[in-house]
Amino acid sequence: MSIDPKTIRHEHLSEWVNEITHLCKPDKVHWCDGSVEEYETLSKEMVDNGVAIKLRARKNCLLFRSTASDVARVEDRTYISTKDQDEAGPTNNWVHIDELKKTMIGLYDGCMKGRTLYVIPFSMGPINSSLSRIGIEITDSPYVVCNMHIMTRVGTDVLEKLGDNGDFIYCLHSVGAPLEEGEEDVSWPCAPMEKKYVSHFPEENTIWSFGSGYGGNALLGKKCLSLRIASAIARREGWMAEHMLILRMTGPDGKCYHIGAAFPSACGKTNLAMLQPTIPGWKCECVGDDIAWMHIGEDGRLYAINPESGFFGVAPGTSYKSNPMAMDTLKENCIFANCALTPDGDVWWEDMTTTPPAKAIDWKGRDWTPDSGEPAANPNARFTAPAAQCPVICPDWESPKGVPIDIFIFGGRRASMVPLVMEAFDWEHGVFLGSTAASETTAANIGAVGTLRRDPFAMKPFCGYNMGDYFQHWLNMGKKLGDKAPKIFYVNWFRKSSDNRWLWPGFGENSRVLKWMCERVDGTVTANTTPIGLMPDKNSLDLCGLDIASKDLEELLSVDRHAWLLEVEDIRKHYGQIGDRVPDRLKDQIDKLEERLKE
Ligand code: SAT
Ligand code: MN
Repeated sequence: MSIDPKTIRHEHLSEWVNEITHLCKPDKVHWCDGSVEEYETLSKEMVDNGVAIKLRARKNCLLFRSTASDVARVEDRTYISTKDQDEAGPTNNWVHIDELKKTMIGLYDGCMKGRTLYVIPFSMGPINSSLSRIGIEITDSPYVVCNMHIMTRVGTDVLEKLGDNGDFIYCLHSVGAPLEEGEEDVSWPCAPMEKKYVSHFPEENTIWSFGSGYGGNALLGKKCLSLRIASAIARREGWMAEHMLILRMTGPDGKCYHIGAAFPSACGKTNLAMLQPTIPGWKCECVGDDIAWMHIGEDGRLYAINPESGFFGVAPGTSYKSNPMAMDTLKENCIFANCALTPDGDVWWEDMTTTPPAKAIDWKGRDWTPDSGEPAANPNARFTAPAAQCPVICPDWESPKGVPIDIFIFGGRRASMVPLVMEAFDWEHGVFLGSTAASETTAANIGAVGTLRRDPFAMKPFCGYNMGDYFQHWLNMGKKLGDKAPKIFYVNWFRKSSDNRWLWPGFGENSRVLKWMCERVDGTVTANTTPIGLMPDKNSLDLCGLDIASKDLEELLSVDRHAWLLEVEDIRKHYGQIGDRVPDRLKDQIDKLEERLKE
């Protein structure tokens, strides 16, 4: 169940692993083969030493509880380190490469004492796809190894593909908690906040993460490789790495439409990715729930693959009502983090069931009842689940060439002003919409919750280079795609009334909005021209069988010119913060919007 290092043909890889072993000084080195036995052995070890809890009520599932200070991505401690600070741009933290490496080498020195160093060869994307990329993650966390088994393709066939001189992305991770001789381990080792670093060196295809064991800070294939490093590679090579779910929608006549949708973390991407339409005759299938890599195919269209092989979803709020397909995906072979534990040996989180359990153990390991006054699960509690287990996984989800994208959707959580849906006038206006996307913040990042932040293309925390250049890259891609470019839409499922009610039912009913988009692609429904974009009128949106007050619908599709003029000012400020690399053509879009609003 492990690879003999002597069989490694890739000299450069062996050298790198030796070098890191020398630096981090682990007790043991284990080359992962990605086998079921490896997963089971590590799981058993973690259960035996009290790091993980085996769930009695869910087959082959584990529950982990992290330390209270290590529960989400740490954006303040995330760095894009380049030779020249302008390359990282004002939306990224930056420290000079030499300085950051010096600090981190100091931290890595001896950081794996008392632990095992695992070498994880993994592929982002199907192994047989030319669009995939190989990473090698070195980590001292068996929790990370098991999660990587689910989230990526790990194993010997990755090394085979790598051959003796293939390229890979260097991913180094340590929880940053060496053990002294005889020192007993804690159940969630990590380093204090000021020693945590999630560092990226895009010019060297290298990731160095230190001090956190949680989610995207530690599973380096996800945000670090597939978004921050991949976005920089994609720009150099002329493709796109985006924070997007991928969904196939099929109409009653059998015609398929593929949708890529970008929303910030914890804004319902997983729910939309697994949506079950409420409109008769329509079907949805999931290709991915978080990340899309897209290349222009031979026919000039844009093809998307999901680089991941699992879902790392937010647990709280997931229920048979909000996302039945996710609930069915979670029945077995999953890893849970920071959920509550019920007396019958199952996990529970807020809103999983309408009635909470009478008692439970909360995510901090304390006795909990519904009267405890605190949530039982951490708001950023997560599940790690194999994508193949999703009942509505698309038969082409592992297609090596990907699926052709017809529709892009941007959005976020906005309680007011932003309508249910609008369509961009053209690609450039669509890029403008994406670049101005904003959302009220959630618990997916450590920081204030519920304040409005601009999150262009949902990529603010994930773009591995200057955001102004990234906007330009979107414009360039549109130019290459020409009339084969996907149509661009902007949605807001989260609009509230003045008396604080949700105006739109959301969930499966969102299929009505998606259907309108598909019909717009085909040119079979009309749209109204408004100052902010093209919008459906009441008659073109399929509302058959939906009980919605016409006054609510009017509000959902209304344009408050006064509020939008204030928004224009905020967008100017936002562009000002991104700096002088914002393309002039997008700046012109602000003036045009203002003119239309004043007409
Ligand atoms: O922790 S992750 O970065 O993987 C999850 C998220 O923020 O979307
Ligand atoms: Mn995400």
